[in-house]
Amino acid sequence: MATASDLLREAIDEPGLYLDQPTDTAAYAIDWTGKFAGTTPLVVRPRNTETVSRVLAACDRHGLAVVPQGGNTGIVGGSVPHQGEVVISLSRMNAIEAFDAASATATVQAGVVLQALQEHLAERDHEFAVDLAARGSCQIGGMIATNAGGIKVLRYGHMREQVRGLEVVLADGTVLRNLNRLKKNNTGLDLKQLFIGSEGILGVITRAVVQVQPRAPARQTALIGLADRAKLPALLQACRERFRGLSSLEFVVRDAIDLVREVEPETREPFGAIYQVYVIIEEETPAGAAAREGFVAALAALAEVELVADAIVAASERQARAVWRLREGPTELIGRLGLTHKFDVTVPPGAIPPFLTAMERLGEAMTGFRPLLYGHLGDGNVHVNMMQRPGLAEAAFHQAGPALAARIYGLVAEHEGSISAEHGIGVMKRDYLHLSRTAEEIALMRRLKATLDPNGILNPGVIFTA
Ligand code: FAD
Ligand code: 2HG
Ligand code: ZN
Repeated sequence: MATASDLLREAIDEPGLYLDQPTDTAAYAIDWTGKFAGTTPLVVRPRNTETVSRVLAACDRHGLAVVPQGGNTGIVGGSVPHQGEVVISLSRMNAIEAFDAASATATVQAGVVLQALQEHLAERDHEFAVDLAARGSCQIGGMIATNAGGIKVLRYGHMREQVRGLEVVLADGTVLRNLNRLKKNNTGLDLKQLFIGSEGILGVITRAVVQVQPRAPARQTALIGLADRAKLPALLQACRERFRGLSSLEFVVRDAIDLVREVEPETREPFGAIYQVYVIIEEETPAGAAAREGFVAALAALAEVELVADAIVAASERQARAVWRLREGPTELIGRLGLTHKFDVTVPPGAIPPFLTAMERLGEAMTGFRPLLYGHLGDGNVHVNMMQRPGLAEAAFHQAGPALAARIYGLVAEHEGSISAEHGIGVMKRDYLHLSRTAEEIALMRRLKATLDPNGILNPGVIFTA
């Protein structure tokens, strides 16, 4: 019987296009958390849209299922082959094709890594509005496919808000090209929106036009300590009112700071006292002393009304990075320490304090788990990490997953929140989709999938069961 490799090589062959040795394909078959893994007979690494189109047409003809893969930094298991699918890796489609200052756009291939785009733009006094800790690996195509959020959503929005144009290859190889650079282009259905956040089930994103921003003249960064997290909603409101250029508002519950200090002992205790919760405030301001004084004065005003117990204002880029390490460190370090059940949810800001308490109680009640809580305060986005404590067997860890999910998503639904704030559904949350979307919505999603991918070759099992 002909293998996937035979069938595809017959349709198209180019030097370096295929990897089929297990030692080469293994890294493409497991996610970075180590929680989702499978196998693949073949990894395809196209360099251009034409090749993606020919590969997909052949896969569709032969009924070969496909997983599109970007930087493989996704958190919900959507980027790995679970049942022997062919992987299409976009990594070699990494050209930044154009930068247009007048229209404030960049045109990129899907495999451009976020940090490469950030560096390219910095050299041109511009920046990209979406930023996240996976910047060294995640790709623009993957970020669009997941509608990634990150640390500046409250000022600039998600990926969805950055995309002006898109080129997508459909399951049958049809190329849908609309590399629009215009800010205004109100011409019928905005088809690109279908693919933003579609997690690879409707088409493979090959190129994009994204909008860019002139670089902020200055950035003020502060870390604050808060003795009572019941004040978080009031702090959020006050920050919105007082910091006109507020670009990030992030929180970290104390135990996650402890984790960073355990793994990176050189990390200094930020304050003389220990606080229940820590918040990073970042504001984009004009350059100069006056703006900085304004930032410090606003912090002092928050202290006067007891919304800030202690504060450090970063005096240099290096200090700002050290502040951010306290927030980005846990995300990265948790993955190195063992397995973690990750829950990325939103609740209305007012519900954040009781929700955090409920998560800690749940962690205490479930033996063997260490709850680590942090997130994007400005968006009501809580990252609940239920980390495997040493001593908890792997089988027991996995077994506890559904019970944890049921409790956490149940609470989220009670608060009218969402079971996925920014990471998507993948395979991890597909059984819970009905908690955040109606039956009619899910039925329409399935109809769209059937229309665009009638043979069901694209990412089967992602978002809903095949
Ligand atoms: P992958 O992981 O490769 O893929 C993700 C999904 O998109 C899969 O379903 C895949 O099939 C699909 N896909 C990938 N590329 C394409 C394409 N070209 N066409 C069609 N489908 C495609 N997310 C946030 O939203 N905010 C954060 O703050 C954040 N921080 C993170 C921090 C760390 C340290 C890590 C590891 C992850 C973080 N994430 C965050 C997760 C986030 O989803 C990814 O970082 C990013 O959006 C995924 O990009 P990727 O290129 O790695 O995609
Ligand atoms: C973050 O904001 C990411 O750090 C990852 O979205 C969240 O570690 C997580 O659960
Ligand atoms: Zn996040």
